[in-house]
Amino acid sequence: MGIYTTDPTLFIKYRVVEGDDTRFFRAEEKKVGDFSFLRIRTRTTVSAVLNRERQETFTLSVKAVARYPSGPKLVAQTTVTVRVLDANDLSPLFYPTSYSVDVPENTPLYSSVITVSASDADIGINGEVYYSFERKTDTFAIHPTSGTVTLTQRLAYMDVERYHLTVLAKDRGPSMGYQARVSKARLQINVKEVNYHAPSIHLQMLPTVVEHGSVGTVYGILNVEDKDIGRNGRIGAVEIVSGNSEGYFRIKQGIQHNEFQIEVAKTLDRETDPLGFNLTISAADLGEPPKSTMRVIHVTLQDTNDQRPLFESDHYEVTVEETVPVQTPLLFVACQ
Ligand SMILES: [Ca+2]
Ligand SMILES: [Ca+2]
Ligand SMILES: [Ca+2]
Repeated sequence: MGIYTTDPTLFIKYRVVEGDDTRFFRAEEKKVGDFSFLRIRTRTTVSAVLNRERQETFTLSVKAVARYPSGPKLVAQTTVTVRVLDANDLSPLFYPTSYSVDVPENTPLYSSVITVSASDADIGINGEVYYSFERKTDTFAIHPTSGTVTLTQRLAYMDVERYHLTVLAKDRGPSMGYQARVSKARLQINVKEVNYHAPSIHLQMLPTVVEHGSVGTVYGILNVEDKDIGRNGRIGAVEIVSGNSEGYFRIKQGIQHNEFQIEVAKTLDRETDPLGFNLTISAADLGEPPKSTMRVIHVTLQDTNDQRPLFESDHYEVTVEETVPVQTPLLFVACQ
C-alpha cells in the first residue's frame, strides 16, 4: 500500500494518528520509483507483544503528509485494519481442577457419571479441547469432546470403594515447541453402597395386656432386621406412627441393638377402649436414602372385675297371693 507520485521531489511521510493507544505499530515510508510505500511494522522497543486474546483487530488511521520545498502542505488519510492471527499460546484450563462424585454401585452401564470441562481461549483447532484419561481404565470412558465420563463396567463397593483418575485436556493446535499444551484435573469417583432392603419387623411376644396394669409393662418385643450391610443395614427410628393418639404406649430400645420394646405408658381401661388398639409401627434404616417398613399390631385388653353390678331400680315391690304355689316366679330384676 502507498501513494503514487510522479514528482520525484515530493517527499511523503506516514504517521499512525489513531487506533494505536498501546503504541504497538509504526508507519514507515519507502520510495521505490514512482511509488511511496506505506509499511506498518511492530515497534521493536515495545516490551508488550501482540495478543489476539486481548485485542484481535486494530483499526489504524494513517496520515500521509507531503511537502514541496516551497509550497503547500499536502495531506491524505487512510484506514488500515490489522488483524492479529492466533498462535496456540494457551493451554486448555480446567475449571474446577478437581472433581468428586458419588456413584451408586447399581448404576446401569453406559450411564453418565460426571462431565468435566476445560476451556482454551485460542480459536480454531488451537482452542479445540480433547479429553482423555492419563492412565487407561476399563471401568470408565471419557468422551473426547464433551468431557462426559460414562460407566463401562459394573461397580461393586465390596471390590473398589473409590477410583482416583486423572483427566487430560489437550488442544488440537500445534505445540509451540517448548511445552505440550496439556492440563490435568483430578477426578475422584466414590462408589456408594445401595440400600436394597427395608427393615423387617418381627413381633416376638404378645401377651394380653391387662387393663389397669402397671405402667412400664412390656407388651411385646420387636426384632427389627435389615439385610443390607454397613450404614444401609443399621436400624434408625422405630416408632408408633398411628393408633396411639392418647399415648398409652411407647417404644423403648431393648438390650440388643435391633430389639425394641412396646411398653405401656399410661393406665389402660378396657371399658374406654373395648376394641383394643391397632398400633402402626414404623421402622426405618439409616441408609441413603432411608427405607422403612410399617406393621400393624393389634392390642387386646383383658377385662378385670373392676365394675360393681347395679340394679335397674333401688326399690322393688310385689304383691303375692297367699295361695301361690311353690317355685312360682314373683319378679324379674336385672343388673346393668
Ligand atoms: Ca492464542
Ligand atoms: Ca490452545
Ligand atoms: Ca436397608
